Amino acid sequence: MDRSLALELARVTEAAALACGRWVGKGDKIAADDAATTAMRQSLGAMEIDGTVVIGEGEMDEAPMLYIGEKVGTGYGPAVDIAVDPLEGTNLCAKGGVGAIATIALAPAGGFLHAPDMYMEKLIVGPQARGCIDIHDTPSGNLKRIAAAKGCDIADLTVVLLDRPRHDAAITDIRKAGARIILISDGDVAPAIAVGMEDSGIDMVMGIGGAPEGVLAAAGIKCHGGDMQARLIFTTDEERRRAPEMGISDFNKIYGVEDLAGGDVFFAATGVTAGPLLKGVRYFASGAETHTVVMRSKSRTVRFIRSRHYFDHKPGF
Ligand code: VTB
Repeated sequence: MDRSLALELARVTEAAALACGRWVGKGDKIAADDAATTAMRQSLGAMEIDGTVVIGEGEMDEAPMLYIGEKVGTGYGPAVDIAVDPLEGTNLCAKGGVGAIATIALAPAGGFLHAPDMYMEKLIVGPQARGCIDIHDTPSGNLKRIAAAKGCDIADLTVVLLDRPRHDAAITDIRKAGARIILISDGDVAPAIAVGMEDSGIDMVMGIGGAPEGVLAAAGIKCHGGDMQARLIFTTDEERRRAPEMGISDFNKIYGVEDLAGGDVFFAATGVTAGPLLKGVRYFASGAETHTVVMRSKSRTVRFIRSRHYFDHKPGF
């Protein structure tokens, strides 16, 4: 696939972040999400791809745009799967919390896992701890191997989890082992991308969050050369009925990075609010500045793009 698609993706997430950046702290997560989705869809339309949204804003009947199955792009380029979350962390944006991002990933057609919008258990580490994780093991068992791989003590490691009662047992186990914990209220994609960078201060991201977010995380961590294991968590009969229709036959399958995001994968994210990896959108009299990470798994180039947007040349923001 043409490597310049990476820069195109950065434009797409920048547009989404600039659109919802105005909604930070305004308490209206729906308006923020709408603004991001509209802007993302508009800029995706200009890309020379024959794209299909496989992870999106929901099903056709519940999402007016960027719904699962929607065709995007000019229709003339390579056939690709698109995973989008125009505003990952709508609550974070509405409240001005840490780590809301606009994000998108692209894979050759068929590259991304197709799963209903359900829960997924995830265990994600950076490249130094590749090959050390086992989702069947306890958090402390995993931390022991990560510490050995990094040549440090467990007390030096930091784990990120969503702050939910379902993680109480894991939190107790991690605390007993002596590692540090960062509990986040929302948005597990941003730390899952940050964990791939050695200096992020995050060593492991784990716990149960959204499956769509899991696929985006897999695309991102693949570009860093990190590692991930995941399994789908079925909570409703509807999910058990729909999963086979989407090609899922083994409900207990442990998914690795390649199962979640196969092939030459591209990933981009722009900060909406400041987070573990990216700065948020900042406004000036003349315009705004965005901070974006864009990566490609084939070359494993990780680019940070700091962009200035002058609004007298970009009406509408
Ligand atoms: C998860 C997480 C997301 O929402 O989907 C979460 O992966 C919802 O979990 O990053 P709960 O049902 O426990 O609230 C996010 O935090 C934001 O979309």
